[in-house]
Amino acid sequence: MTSQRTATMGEFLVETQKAFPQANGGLTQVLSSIRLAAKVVHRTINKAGLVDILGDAGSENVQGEHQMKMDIYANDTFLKSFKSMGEVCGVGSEELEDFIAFDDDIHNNSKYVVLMDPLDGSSNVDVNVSVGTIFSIYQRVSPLGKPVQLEDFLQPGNKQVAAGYVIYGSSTMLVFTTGNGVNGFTLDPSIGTFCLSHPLIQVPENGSIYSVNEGNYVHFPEGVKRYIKYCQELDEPSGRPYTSRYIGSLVSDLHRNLLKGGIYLYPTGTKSPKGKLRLLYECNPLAFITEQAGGRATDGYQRIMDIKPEELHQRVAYFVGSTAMVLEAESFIHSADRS
Ligand code: AHM
Ligand code: MG
Repeated sequence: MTSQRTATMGEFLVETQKAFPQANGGLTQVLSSIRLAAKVVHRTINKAGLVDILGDAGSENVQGEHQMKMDIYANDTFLKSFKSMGEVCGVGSEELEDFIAFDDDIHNNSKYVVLMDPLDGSSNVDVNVSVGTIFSIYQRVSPLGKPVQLEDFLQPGNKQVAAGYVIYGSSTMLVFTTGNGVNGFTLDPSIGTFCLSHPLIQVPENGSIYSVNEGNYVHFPEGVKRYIKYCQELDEPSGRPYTSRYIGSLVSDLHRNLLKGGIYLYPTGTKSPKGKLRLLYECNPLAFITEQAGGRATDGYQRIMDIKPEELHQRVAYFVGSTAMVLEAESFIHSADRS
């Protein structure tokens, strides 16, 4: 009797590449670099309390946020992994003020750029709560043979060729899309291999979970306040009140809502007039994942992936998740604007 074994991510990538005979394997290599770095970060996070890697690094990133030692460690690990392969010509990261160009003959002839948040929600590591890595991959638009340029990074999300996240949770998972659906791989730590555990993830059209930092309620725009009150109202036929779930770790909150159905929102507010989350390496990649899973991602007014970026660390309001719930939130915002 033969039992079918779950495909590893390596096998999955090889099979996927076969479907595109014109592909030269470059994107597969980039995803392989991410897979390798994710395993290294996973290993370190798992023993973070035992090695001197918890806590504040005593520095700030360009956005004035405290850097944790794990932020810097994850950033360095992913950069090294990209640099050691020749397929990525440059990287933009939450932890770096400017993008990095791998300026040598090999990398200047590579066609991919990566934008990433190496360790999102990193303040959670110290208290043993899930964190994540978010990545977004584009083909460069500047000519090959020269160092990568800012314009290569400031592309709208609809030009992404692949995107995904790693969640370091009760198990570690790598979830990604290349524009043909979303697949999730769980790390089997005993063999150090990501195995296909969640093929073709679909976000439920509707859900009953809303995820927002309600401590910021007083700062929110009127439409968002009304939507939150609506989520809390009793209306049994429509399943309300909804359940409130907020980890404060975007990848974890989004991952849960993707699997169970729900909405995650981080609106503008008097505290963060442009929103908190960054368009290029937080919102766009997770919007690509969500849309590929059948969901919706907007800033309340327009599709996230159609926004033309103006700067590397641009912030934006974010409403993402089950299509029906995001549309509902938008309708509250629009009707408050009219009144
Ligand atoms: P970070 O990139 O500095 O970790 O910030 C992003 C995080 C998200 O993971 C999370 O959803 C959000 O910030 C939480 O913000 P808040 O504490 O304001 O609710
Ligand atoms: Mg982040």
